[in-house]
Amino acid sequence: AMKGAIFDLDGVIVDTAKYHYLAWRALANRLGFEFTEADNERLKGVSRMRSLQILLEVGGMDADEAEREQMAELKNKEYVDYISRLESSELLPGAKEYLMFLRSRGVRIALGSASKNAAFILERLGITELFDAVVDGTKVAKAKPDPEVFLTASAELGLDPADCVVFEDAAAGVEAAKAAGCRVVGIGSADILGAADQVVGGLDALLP
Ligand code: B16
Ligand code: MG
Repeated sequence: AMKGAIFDLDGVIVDTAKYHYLAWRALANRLGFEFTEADNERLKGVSRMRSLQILLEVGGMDADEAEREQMAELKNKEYVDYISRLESSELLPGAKEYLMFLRSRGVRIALGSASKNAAFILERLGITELFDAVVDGTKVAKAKPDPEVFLTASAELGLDPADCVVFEDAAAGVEAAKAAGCRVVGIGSADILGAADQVVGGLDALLP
């Protein structure tokens, strides 16, 4: 039975991908090239610095370490401007209800996100109290598909990974969860998330 549930943030609980996109596109435009929504798909679930690397590849650009740090900081400033205005109405359908349902069943709940802005986003959405543990980009060194984030989340819940179910929208996240030894529910399309144990369109599909 499921004793713990570990949730990815972007794409599972809230659609912050659109704000990541606006901020990355603004950076690309400033650097003099286009960055499309299709390009942005490649950034889902991917760490900030790896995202920048992909963006620079798209633009056929090179930058040294110091320049990349500066670019990432610029992008993040703009992204934080957007998420400062985030409202609880932007929670994905069924997200809050499913978290509350699991809690009522005694399931322990963790966040397992790559984002360094995760705690701030949970605050903005008013759902911080629904989590027993928050493991995010400020706590882990190795990005998904490395299992570190989910191993740490299970440990913080005091549970064996085999007793935890991970909810993920990105292929790299599904891979990371499997590698950690967790069961995985993919949120999105089975075309991309075929490695998951089960795939649903959204958390609303899991409500009783
Ligand atoms: P930040 P997740 C990921 O969130 C996003 O999907 C990805 O696009 C982003 O680059 C990454 O967080 C890092 O975010 O720049 O805020 O640290 O899906 O792992 O919740
Ligand atoms: Mg995600």
